[in-house]
Amino acid sequence: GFLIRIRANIYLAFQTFDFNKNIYNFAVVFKLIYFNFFIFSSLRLTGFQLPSPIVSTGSRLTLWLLSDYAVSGQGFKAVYEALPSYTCGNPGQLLNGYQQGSTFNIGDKIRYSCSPGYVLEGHTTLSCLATSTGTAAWDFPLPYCRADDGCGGTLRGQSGVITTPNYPAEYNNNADCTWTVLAEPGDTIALVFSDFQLEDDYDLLEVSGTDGPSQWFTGPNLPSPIISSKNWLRLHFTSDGNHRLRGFSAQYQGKIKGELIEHQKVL
Ligand SMILES: [Ca+2]
Repeated sequence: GFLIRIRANIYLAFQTFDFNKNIYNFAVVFKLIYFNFFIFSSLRLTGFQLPSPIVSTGSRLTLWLLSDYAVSGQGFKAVYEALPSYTCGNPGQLLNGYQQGSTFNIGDKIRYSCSPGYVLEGHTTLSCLATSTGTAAWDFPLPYCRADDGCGGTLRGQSGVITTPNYPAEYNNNADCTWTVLAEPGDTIALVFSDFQLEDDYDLLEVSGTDGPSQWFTGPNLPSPIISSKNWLRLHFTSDGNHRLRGFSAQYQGKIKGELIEHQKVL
């Protein structure tokens, strides 16, 4: 792992990322995990792909690189610099998508779109805003492009069930699914798990949209019920290249003024 500390926000950009050789001679999947202002984030990478730049929202940035296998290669090279208080830094390129806009200072907007066959999830436009602490930050996280026939999606409605692909049979290797659950403004969303079986530490579920940092779940333990802090919840499931398990099943329900809506049965 690495810890970077400067008296400013930190902009970290990868210049090389070469780990594509291993004794089994197939592409190895890595997890790059970083801890930034009390929030853990994770990128799943093959040995060939250049990770997106990382912009810290504080003066500390910690990185870990994890892999299932022993690998060799040139390794990685990243450069970091202090970010002036008037700039947000490049929020990053999309895999299978495009970035429009090339200045990243307060007041600037960046637009994203996806290649044919991919759907953009998240906000199309990011705006660089001044923060109350005298620095600059993007108003939304980087969107992403998911394959049209991929798993996940945007869910609306009072209730529904979210499961991993193929559930209750085993999920796929190299899965990358995001579900965004949306409720009316002012409402919140409750998420209750009925089953949870992921490969410990290598297959992960991240839930964001609650108070505080996003929550990470892995392994065999059933997560406690989750309540959103606003009118959305996002679930991001990733699996690595081997060892598949049953996955999870969870029911979401819209919550109005603190009371759960009764599930309506159709007669
Ligand atoms: Ca796995």
